[in-house]
Amino acid sequence: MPNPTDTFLSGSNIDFIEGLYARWLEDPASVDPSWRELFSGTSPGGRPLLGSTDGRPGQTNGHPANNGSAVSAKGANGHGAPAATAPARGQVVTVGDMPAALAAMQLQARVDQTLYAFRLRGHLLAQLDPLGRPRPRMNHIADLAMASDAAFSPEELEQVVDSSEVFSDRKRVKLRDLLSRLRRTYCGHIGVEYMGLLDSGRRRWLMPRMEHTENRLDPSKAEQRRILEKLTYADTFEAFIHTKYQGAKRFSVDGGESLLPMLDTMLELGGELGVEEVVIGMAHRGRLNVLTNVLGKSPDQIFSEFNGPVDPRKFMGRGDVKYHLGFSSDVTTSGGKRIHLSLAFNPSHLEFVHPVVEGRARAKQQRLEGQDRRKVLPLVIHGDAAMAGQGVVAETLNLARLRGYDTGGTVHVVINNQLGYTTDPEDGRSSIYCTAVAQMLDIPIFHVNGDDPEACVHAMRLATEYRQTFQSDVVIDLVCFRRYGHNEGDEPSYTQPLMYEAIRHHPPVSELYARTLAGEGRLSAEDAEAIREEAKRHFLQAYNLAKETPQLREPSAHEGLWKGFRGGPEEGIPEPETGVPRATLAPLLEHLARVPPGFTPLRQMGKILERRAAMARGELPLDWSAGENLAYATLLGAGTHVRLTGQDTERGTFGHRNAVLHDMKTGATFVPLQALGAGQARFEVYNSPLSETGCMGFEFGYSLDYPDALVLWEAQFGDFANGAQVIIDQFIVAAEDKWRRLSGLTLLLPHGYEGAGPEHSSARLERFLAMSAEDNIQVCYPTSSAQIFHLLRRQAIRPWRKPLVVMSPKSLLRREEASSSLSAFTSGRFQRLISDAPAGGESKVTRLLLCSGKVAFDLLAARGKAGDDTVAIVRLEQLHPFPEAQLRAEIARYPALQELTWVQEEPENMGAWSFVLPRLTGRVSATGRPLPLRYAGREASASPATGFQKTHELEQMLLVDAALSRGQPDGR
Ligand SMILES: Cc1ncc(C[n+]2csc(CCOP(=O)(O)OP(=O)(O)O)c2C)c(N)n1
Ligand SMILES: [Mg+2]
Repeated sequence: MPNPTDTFLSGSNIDFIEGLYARWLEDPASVDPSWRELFSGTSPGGRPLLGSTDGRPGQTNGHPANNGSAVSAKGANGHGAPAATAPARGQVVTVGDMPAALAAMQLQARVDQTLYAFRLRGHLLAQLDPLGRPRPRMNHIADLAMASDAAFSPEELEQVVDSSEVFSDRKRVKLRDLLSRLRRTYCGHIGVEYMGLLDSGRRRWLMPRMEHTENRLDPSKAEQRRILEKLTYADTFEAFIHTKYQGAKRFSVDGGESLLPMLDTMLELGGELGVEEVVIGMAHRGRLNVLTNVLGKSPDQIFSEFNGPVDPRKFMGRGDVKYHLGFSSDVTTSGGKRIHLSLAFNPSHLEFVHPVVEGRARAKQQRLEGQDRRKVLPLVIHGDAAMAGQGVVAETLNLARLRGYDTGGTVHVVINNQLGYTTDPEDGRSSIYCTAVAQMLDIPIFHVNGDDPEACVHAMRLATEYRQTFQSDVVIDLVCFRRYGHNEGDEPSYTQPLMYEAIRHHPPVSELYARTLAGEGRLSAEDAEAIREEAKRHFLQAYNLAKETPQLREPSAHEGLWKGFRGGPEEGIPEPETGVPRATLAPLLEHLARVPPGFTPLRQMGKILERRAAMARGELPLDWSAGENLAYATLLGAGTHVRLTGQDTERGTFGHRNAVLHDMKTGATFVPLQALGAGQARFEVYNSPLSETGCMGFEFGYSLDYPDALVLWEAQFGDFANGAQVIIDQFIVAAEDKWRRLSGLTLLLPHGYEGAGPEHSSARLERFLAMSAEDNIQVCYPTSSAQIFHLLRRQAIRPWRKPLVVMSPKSLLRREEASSSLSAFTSGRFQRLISDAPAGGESKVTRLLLCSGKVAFDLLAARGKAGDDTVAIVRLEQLHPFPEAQLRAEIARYPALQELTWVQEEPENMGAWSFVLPRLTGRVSATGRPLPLRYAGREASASPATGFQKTHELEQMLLVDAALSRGQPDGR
């Protein structure tokens, strides 16, 4: 017998019910009718007396008790009075002689408690490991016995109790049968975490689907055959490469082959439930297998990739390993539904593709009429070690329910082979499950034994239906093993000798399953063998084809949505005017200065809007905010979708943007850029969560599937972008070189030395420049409102799709010199270089100060103050692609030129200096004289900037002085 003090049936509940019971014995009319029903053992509505319908004990059909409860055997009782009749008034009730109804109630309460324990904690006892080893991290868990027969006496096990809807067809069942069904449902090959779901509707949705089936599939022979085929093709493919390309890295799925029938199920059922597209993200493990056996990439192409290029020169410095390549295809389900599949290209960096996949799915969904998210399903396949270890997973999961990021639920599958390279789960995570992080989303998590393919398929059916029904994420943890080393050249027994001893003797799933099917008379051994022979033939044919005619194809590019867009070198790309006629511009700006009738903005906001109206009338030059907002407004008006996200981006960290206005009286919001009028394209602006990697990855993904949109991600301060360094390094700068994937993502990174300290000064321009090559990205440092206007418009209007990195300003947002007159917007284009010749003309210029960004204004002021006519100042507004032709023309402009000086605010080891040095060295003047090159800027430093405002000012003064002073060869 269990110790009653271990249970929730203790303490005050017992006292309370005992008291009620005693009163009922005294006078049945003195207690609430519901209690009368209970104590007399009747239930007119035919409802269960105890036990709840959603599986939580204690929430019992409106009974007044806050917890369904039982009495311990110390109550008072009459002389064995029959349960249905109240004892005679004044009868003495004695201890240990409870009426049968009360005893039954007590048993039922314990049953309910046990039922609850199974539902809540049964997964801890589930048989998940194909290798049958003890679970990791379970030592501290007590009272597991609650979910077992041991909680009851042999006599109790024979009693008939309420089934609490565990059975679809029986209300009352023998306790023994109830417990065995619960054990099979919750402690078999599927363990499920779902009782934590806060919505009882969702618990109740899942409960019968699991309990009425004992959490098992009830497959037809045809379905079983299909499962076996998927398993057999999976391991035959791996075995084929294993023998033909010995020792080659393939990161085989062996040990986790059940993934294949699971994915097949997701598509088959998903198709029925309205899924039209699936965007897939996955790492190395099993990727080649999924490519050929799910996406239908022809195996000869994969084998050709193993063979490598016929001419290695063709891929110098580019391309990627075969297990990182993406692919897309259309598949047709057996029910005749066509589903478009895209497997995202991804880098080695585990899990970073997760936000990219979400962004891609969101973009596809946004294109749909009505934005029905059910039609596009993101599927992310994780590794157990990576899921638990990589923070990007948490950042991405946190996006799931945000209005700017929701993708209607992601299906997650973890290939949990219980190892990360050579690291055991005990060293890889603090949680029992590798999926623990996903619990934050309040979603069901299924853990399933990979050796039971039918259980795997069943879990996937539940997961797919759940996603389609509730538009929620859902996780399946596929517990399996890894047959070989981390890759096939690696010997796993160095570090996991016992595990691999067990694996050596463990047959493949296909074999186990074929044996089961044969044993049950569902499919003969000969039929199973025939499937294998067919699979072998299929791969051998492809192998021969790859040998005879190599199929090494470049990833296809610029198809579908991407038709008409271009990557590659900038040369030859048209550069249209980006000016907009005044007749269009002025009314737009006026519009951006207005609020709807009855809308009360903050008083200060009213002033800002008045200034904007004055700009529209041509009375004031346009500030940065006007320039930026006008870029969006004009693009939206011309049909370009604009999406802008980042931390506090709606207002703008420095308060300049005010894209979302707030009514002081009602709290209502108004977005002027969404109210431009009929026919405008969609403008989305969202404050993002406090994440860089997750959010930037998402926007990169969005840009992949929305080439015709202007997609911008803004950093709070430029430094914080390094929180997303992997997204920058692995995706943004290299996607085209590795995968021929283009993106027009724009990063707005506030940058500039203003004394704000080491962390709020630098967007690490040097890093972007170090990664600039082959016209892969555009790195710009615009210094006026007209420049940002033309730059953003150029980004959307040109067919050239390249990421744009903008060193965007902080103080310049309000600095007068950064404003531009309306006429600067009505014609022209982005200037890659801005030249300021001195008042005295070009002929006197002997020195050219080259710089980028806001330091130009400091130099201009100092030159003006000194009245120096010998210095010309040139701002590079674009650093990459480097404006070579313009610079050449600039140097040629000054016949008396004697030297060049590079001026920057950043320390010498940072900023653009290292990038421009080789590009400025060896220049000659118009007359052929070699031009010495000087550096004027902060000294090399480990940290980007000083923490003291006064020191900053001193440094700034010294560097400007050094730049303008003559005759100090190194400028210091
Ligand atoms: C961010 C990152 N760090 C380290 C690695 C090196 N690495 C590649 S695979 C791997 C183990 C991954 O384990 P798991 O996620 O369980 O996947 P499995 O290989 O077991 O399928 C490691 C550490 C990597 N690829 N990415
Ligand atoms: Mg693993």
